[in-house]
Amino acid sequence: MNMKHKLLLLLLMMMSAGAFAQNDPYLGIIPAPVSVAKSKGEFKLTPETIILVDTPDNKAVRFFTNYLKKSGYVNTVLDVNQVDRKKYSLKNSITLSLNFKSELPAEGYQLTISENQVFLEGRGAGLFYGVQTLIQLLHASNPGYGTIPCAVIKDHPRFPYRGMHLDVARHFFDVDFIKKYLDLMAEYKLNNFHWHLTDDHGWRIEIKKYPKLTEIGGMRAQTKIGRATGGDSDLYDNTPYSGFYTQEQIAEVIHYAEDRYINIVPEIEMPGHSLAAIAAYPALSCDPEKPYKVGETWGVSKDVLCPTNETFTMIDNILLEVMELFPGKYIHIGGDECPKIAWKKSDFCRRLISEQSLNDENGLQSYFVGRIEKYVNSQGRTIIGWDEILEGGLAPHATVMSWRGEGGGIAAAQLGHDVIMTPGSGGLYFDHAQSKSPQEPLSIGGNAPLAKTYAYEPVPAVLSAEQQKHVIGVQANLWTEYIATPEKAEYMLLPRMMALAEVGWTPAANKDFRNFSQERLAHHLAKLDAAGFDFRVPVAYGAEDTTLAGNQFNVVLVPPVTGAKIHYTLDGYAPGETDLEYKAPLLLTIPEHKTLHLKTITITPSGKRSIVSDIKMEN
Ligand code: TNX
Repeated sequence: MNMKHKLLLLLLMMMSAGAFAQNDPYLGIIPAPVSVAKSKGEFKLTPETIILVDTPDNKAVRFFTNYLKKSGYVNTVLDVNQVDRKKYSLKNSITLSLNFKSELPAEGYQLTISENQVFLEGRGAGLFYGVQTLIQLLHASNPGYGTIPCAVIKDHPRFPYRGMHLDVARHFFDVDFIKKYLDLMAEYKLNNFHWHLTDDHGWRIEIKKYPKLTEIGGMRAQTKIGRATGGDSDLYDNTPYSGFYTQEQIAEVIHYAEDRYINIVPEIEMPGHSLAAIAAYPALSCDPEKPYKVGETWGVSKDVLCPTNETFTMIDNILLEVMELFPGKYIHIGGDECPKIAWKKSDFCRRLISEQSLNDENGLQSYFVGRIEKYVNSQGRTIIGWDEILEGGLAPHATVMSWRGEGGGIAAAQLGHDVIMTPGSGGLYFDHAQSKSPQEPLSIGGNAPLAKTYAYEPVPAVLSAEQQKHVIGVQANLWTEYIATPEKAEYMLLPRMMALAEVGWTPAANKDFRNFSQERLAHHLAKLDAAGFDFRVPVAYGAEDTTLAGNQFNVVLVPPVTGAKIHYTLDGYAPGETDLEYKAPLLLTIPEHKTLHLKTITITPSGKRSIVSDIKMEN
């Protein structure tokens, strides 16, 4: 097939992409459901549509009725147990039901849309997820009163743990932002928020017994400018940086998350990544006489917690306050990147290694985590640790987060431990850049484009069927060394979080990146654009950087955000809003031995811009 034909084929494929409601098998829903059986006709939502509920106090029901109110719908909500059924026909109604007879899988729901009525039944969180789907459908067809296509949607998640992490230690994000983050997670059916609350660069959770943790550990004197390694500069911003959550604020966030069926996994880092705590209480270190200050440049601090009884008492007390606040099963104790230098220098550690008959400092790390696990278990909770907790022997009941590739996760699953996959190599590090272009903002580096995140498969084929069951889910991490504002956090999060949602929820057989990115995503991004979110605007489909050879080209571009404009140049200059707007396929002829650059930029209705892309056409 020559290039011209290839492009024409692309044109035909993309023309069908426009009207997703008719052609998209998933009706625009992200994450794609388990099954959608479409039928003829549509349900018309009108101001007269009655909302019938059988459990008015249920969180999912409240979420839906609040949503309707907030969005200006005036529909009446009735408790089916209270109404005279003869008086209200089911015609033109939406029913939300928890009391039904059908068997549904955990967190599952079934949404039946017919011309006369919509019936949503769900089990536990399932009703909430059904509500999210219903809201997406209402919005997709027509914000406001309009129609939803008739269909039967059966749905439940692939994995029980669908996580999104946020590092608030390197940079602090306030309660309002955390709520926004939780809203996004809920809409996309993610159910675990991993809150990275402490690190070398800041302690962000109030601990009543140890106020200096936030008074001293919550503040760094200044912050490194630019990249810390491979260094741009040796410059610091000379600006104090601080922030922490009071326990009252934490409780408020937990409550907000619970209303959205999101569990919070709090992380208190130990024995490494603890410099902020050590700066506040130097007695936690192996060398209490040394001066310490909260970390100001990125990377791993060599100063770590010393495994003394005093340290364990203090950590137990801290964890007790944490467990009194957070009701969830999991307490994340970190465990990653703990340099052993300070322990090697310490007489105390040497004695402890021999007293406990440990092999070396790795054994000491296991001893450390093991003691903490015993305490956490005694309070009826389970620890999660990063995969380094495997080194020197895994604590008996720990769940492992595999971040340095999948090796740690595979080893842990083979040992019969539960595992959450979150490998940086799998496109799950959202602090990595979203393309190789130098136009991307400062990041820690790497390249984790949307397609890579989307393609991630959490269950390693090397595991036996029995071991595979230990892979309880998947998570993406947002480390914030180079993310100082909520806007940038959103830019790095979106749209990759939607791809993550599909990795965690959608059956592998239903995943299809073309359908996801070209038929469903554009509408979701338009919604975020209108709602004032920041996100990385993808390059227009058909305009990705590439070199093409030939003499004739028919270039078809599709906006990656519904309603966005594509501007272009053919003169080599970077395009902007003053340049030509793409309206119809471009028929370009390239004379022999000539090269033409087609450069594009996408600008969303709110004014957000993609990077500039460059198609080089040579003959
Ligand atoms: C490694 S992932 C870390 C973090 C950094 C991150 C940057 C993990 C357990 N530790 O402390 O922020 O890399 O990508």
